[in-house]
Order: sequence, then C-alpha cells, then structure tokens
Amino acid sequence: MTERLSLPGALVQRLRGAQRWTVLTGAGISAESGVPTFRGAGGLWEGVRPEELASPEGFRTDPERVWRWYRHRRDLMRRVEPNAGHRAIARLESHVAAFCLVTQNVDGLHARAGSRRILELHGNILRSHCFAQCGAETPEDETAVVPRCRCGAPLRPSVVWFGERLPQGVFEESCREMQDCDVCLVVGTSGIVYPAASLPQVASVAGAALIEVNPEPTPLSSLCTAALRGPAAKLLPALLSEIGMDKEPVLPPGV
Ligand code: BV8
Ligand code: ZN
Repeated sequence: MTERLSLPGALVQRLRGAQRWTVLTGAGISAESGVPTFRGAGGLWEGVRPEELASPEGFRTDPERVWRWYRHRRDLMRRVEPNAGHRAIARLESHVAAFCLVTQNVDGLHARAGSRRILELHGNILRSHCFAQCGAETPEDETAVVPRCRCGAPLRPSVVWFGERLPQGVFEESCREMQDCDVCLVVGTSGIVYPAASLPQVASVAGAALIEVNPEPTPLSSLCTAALRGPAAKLLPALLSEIGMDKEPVLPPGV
C-alpha cells in the first residue's frame, strides 16, 4: 500500500510538469537494502575516524586494515539487493525528458536497480587500481590480504578517499546537470561531505525545486522546497504515485 504524502497542491502540479530532474543520493538510500550508513547508529564509521580508513594516509599506515574494511563492505554489497527506493529512481528516469542521478555511494545498487544516467562521485568499491598510479591494469587477487599491482605497489579500492580529488570531470558534469534541472531530489545524505554537499545549492540557486527525502533534517534541509521525513524505500514510491509517474510510461506510437 503506497503511503499518501501531504505535499502542497501547487508543488504537486509543479513536479507533475517538470521534465528535467536530478537526484543526489547518499548512503541512506541503501539503508533499507541492509547496507549500514556511515554516520548513523551502527554506522560504518562507528568507533573509527573516517580518515583512518578512507584516506591515502590511512592506507599507507595500515593497508591490511583498510583492505579488510573494504572487503567486508564488498562482501556485504554482493549479498544485498536494490530496494524500492533505488527502483523508484530508475522508474522516474523512464518518465522524464532529462534525468541525471548523482550518487556518493560506491555500492553499485543504482545500476543494478536499472538506473542508466549515473555519475559516481566517489567511485565504485568493486573496482581497484594501482596505489602508485602506474596505469597498469592488474587483475585483483581477491584472496591476497593486500593485492599487488604488477609493478609491485599495492592495489587500492577505486573509491575517492578524503583529501583526494573526485574523478576527472564528474563533479563538473554534476554541476552542469544541477544548473539545468527543474527538480532535484536529495535522498539519504547527511550533507556533510564536500564537494558533493554543495550540489543541491547549485540547483537551488538555478531555481530548481528541491525535495529532501530523509528521516532526519540535515544542513541541506534549509535549501529545500519540501522535505519528506521518512525512509526512501517508502517515500520515493509514494512521491512517484502522487505525481503520476509510478506506472510504466506510455511510449509514443511507433516507438
Ligand atoms: C576533496 C570513500 C579536495 C568511499 C568518502 C571542511 C569543509 C569542507 C570540506 C572539507 C573540510 N575538511 C575537509 C574537507 C574535505 C572533505 C570533506 O568534505 N570532509 C567532511 C567530513 C567535512 N572532502 C574530501 O576530502 C573530498 N575531496 O575535497 O578533495 C582536493 C581538491 C583538489 C586536489 C586534491 C584534493 C573527498 C570526499 C569523498 C570522501 N570519501 N568515502 C567510501 O568508502 O564509501 S566519504 C563518505 O561519506 C561516503 O563516500 C559517503 O558517500 C559520504 C557521505 O556520507 P552520506 O552518503 O551522506 O552518508 P551518511 O551516513 O553521512 O548519512 C546518511 C543519511 O541517510 C543520514 O542523513 C540519515 O538520516 C539518512 N538515512 C538513513 N536511513 C535512511 C536515510 N535516508 C533515507 N532513507 C533511509 N531509509
Ligand atoms: Zn602499478
């Protein structure tokens, strides 16, 4: 049974007519798939300083510990499935003329849910590359405690660590999408990590409607036109239902 939302009528009309959408997601969209978030209770960072595990310095200091943490998360991500929130975002993409999903997540669940236009700001946990950036494509020995590149340097997970630049051009492309959109959904992010957290501001300044989907308020809440306070797996399907985008899109004749 899809939950009824209490969005103002004028906003519902605006969303129904909007054809250029962006979505920014964080770890909260994967919470109902069973992937712990970073900063909540029981979160991945609990008891550790993120910089120890998700930074080049942390890796240099203790590569075995960092690989243990990332292997643990990889194993988890291989066991979980996309949830109704991921699927709702993929459904939305099929209904609108222009769409871009910008995710901070590295778990690959959006692609598995059917999303196509995805910008991964922080990389992807299932890939690895040479820590010395020698450029060699070395198949990763998943049984090694610290897998090695053929140049002898350790391999590292292909995610963006603290103090590291985001993948070339991805943030700039995300900014362009945010500048051009009519609506930006901000889903499951604490709005703490930059430069990702600066993207909703770009959309807001450009005049987009911002809808936050999160059980908790965040530093981004004050930018938002409306907030849906609850879990994404329930509220995103409800939102699509409210704006008439929950059914298979009717393709124009001859398509
Ligand atoms: C860079 C690695 C520069 C991958 C991650 C002071 C001010 C501004 C910036 C900085 C500063 N000091 C340092 C910085 C820079 C730093 C930063 O932002 N630090 C923060 C902590 C202040 N940023 C960087 O270092 C970035 N790089 O700036 O480079 C540069 C420039 C030029 C040349 C060289 C360098 C790199 C940032 C990327 C760091 N990597 N992870 C991995 O292991 O996953 S960050 C980590 O946090 C994850 O990637 C994650 O994606 C990201 C953000 O977390 P969230 O996704 O928001 O998750 P969180 O748990 O925090 O929140 C979950 C939310 O979901 C909550 O709000 C909760 O209420 C909600 N929720 C829960 N359940 C649900 C739900 N919502 C909906 N439904 C539910 N069911
Ligand atoms: Zn190498």
